[in-house]
Amino acid sequence: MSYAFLRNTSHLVRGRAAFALLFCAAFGIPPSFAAEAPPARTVDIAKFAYASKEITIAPGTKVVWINHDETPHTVTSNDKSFASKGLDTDDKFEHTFASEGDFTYSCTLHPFMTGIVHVRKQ
Ligand SMILES: [Cu+2]
Repeated sequence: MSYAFLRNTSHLVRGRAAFALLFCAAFGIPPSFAAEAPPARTVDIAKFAYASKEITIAPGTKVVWINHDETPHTVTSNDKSFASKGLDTDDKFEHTFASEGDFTYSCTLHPFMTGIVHVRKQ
């Protein structure tokens, strides 16, 4: 009688844990980081332009720029809140936008290259 009760209880607990793990796996969420930051966004730098030139993200989003050109470029914000070094081919620069706002940036080597990041609660 008491053995049967214990078996039933442990079965219930295992079932719940398994469900939680399945739920996280189904959505690609690591179980302990279910309330983590939004996924990173990538901006490609190619043919002397940022693509996309304009993006809208939620606060806390990390943006990763990747230079695909043979020519060095930078990612330099107009308000100097972020600035990369000269990025060679395949170099990356990342910045996490903590607060809302509109952040314009350009390449210091080619000032006609411009982009903007809109940070908005969604
Ligand atoms: Cu450039």
